[in-house]
Amino acid sequence: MKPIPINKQQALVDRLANACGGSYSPDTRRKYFLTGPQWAAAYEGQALFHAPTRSPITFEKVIEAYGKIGIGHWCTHDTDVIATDDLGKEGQEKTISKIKSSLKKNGVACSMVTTETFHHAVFAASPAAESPQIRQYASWRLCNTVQMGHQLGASYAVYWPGTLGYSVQGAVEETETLRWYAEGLNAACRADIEIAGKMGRPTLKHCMEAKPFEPQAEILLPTSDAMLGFISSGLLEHPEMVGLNPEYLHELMWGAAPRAALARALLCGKLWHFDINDGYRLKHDVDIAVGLVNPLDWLNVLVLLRSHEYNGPFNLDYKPPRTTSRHGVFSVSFPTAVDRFITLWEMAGEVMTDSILKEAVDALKAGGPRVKDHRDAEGIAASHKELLTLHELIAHRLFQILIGQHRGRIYSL
Ligand code: GCO
Ligand code: MN
Ligand code: MN
Repeated sequence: MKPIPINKQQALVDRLANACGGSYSPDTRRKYFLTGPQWAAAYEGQALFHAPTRSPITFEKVIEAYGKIGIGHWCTHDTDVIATDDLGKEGQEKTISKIKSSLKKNGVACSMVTTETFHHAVFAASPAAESPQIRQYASWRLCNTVQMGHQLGASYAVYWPGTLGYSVQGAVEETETLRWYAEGLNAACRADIEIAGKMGRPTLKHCMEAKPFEPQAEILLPTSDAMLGFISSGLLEHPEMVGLNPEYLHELMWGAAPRAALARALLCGKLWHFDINDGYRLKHDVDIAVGLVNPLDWLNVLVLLRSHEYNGPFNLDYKPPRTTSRHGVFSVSFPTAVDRFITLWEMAGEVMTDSILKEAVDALKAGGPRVKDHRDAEGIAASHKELLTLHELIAHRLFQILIGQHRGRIYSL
């Protein structure tokens, strides 16, 4: 094989990406409530054991690229776009107005803002640390983000309390820390009501995002379920303003069935925002792009969301692999992630109208012939014995739909 000259590599990748086919137009992509995070596109590939593999990029370039791809919404942490030292000062206002014009120019809207409460040294002991001064600073940061959100036209604020926990035992008193954490959210909701009132805008939807481990060894609110308990604990002044932003991989990481976690959030009326990605059970937060690891599970997740008319954002919270170049982030990583999502979403529609699945599900719900004696376990089991084979047939049919066999994709051997 002949080496591929450096100046021919981008063209090769682009040609093969086009040859893959199956991509949607930017206009089609815009019809879905897809949101692109500043931090995902700007991720340089760095981690504890990894040096960056990509160069830095500005929000102007990210917004422009999202606009071209057809990702209609953008979201950001406060410090993705404003240096910590500039927050709440003149620099912040200047940046906000630059962001607004970038968004306008590229036909992209800001959907969500979030506060970085995990990276800076001030949050070493979490935003709900023992010291009142640290907590006051954290509350101010949350309120400042709410303000930014309103200025940028966002509808959602997300909270990922990644440092709310401990690595060594004994120093953190859990009930106290959770009370302190609630005070921060209470301050943000109060600020929201005030700012929204002044600006004549609806209040934001405040969405909590759980991750079971990493960066702390032990996390105080490790799962979406723990957060549902926290929201209804009585610690929040405005529980009606606070819901969830589950992340697919974060639920998978602790060994859950993400679809079941989402179902519990739906039942509580708290599924407001959804971070979409993929990865592996009981591993660290690899943030692989949607559908690359568990496409069948993803299909099932989207069937659940479609059948419950979920209409919140699908946030592309994944990290383009370190092996993808800066060019590749926008020519391969984002467009293919979006296109897999759309394909799976449309496929979920096919699942919902598939006549075989429908008949099987209806038959299971109808059950077998009624047994006279309601205490007759043997009789009831016998009455359903053959019918229950449909469970496995349903799984097979979903596989067929996933790989296109229901449309005639067969191998003649
Ligand atoms: C992660 C988290 C973050 C959050 C983001 C929004 O995996 O690191 O999911 O990406 O979603 O900080 O608050
Ligand atoms: Mn996330
Ligand atoms: Mn993650």
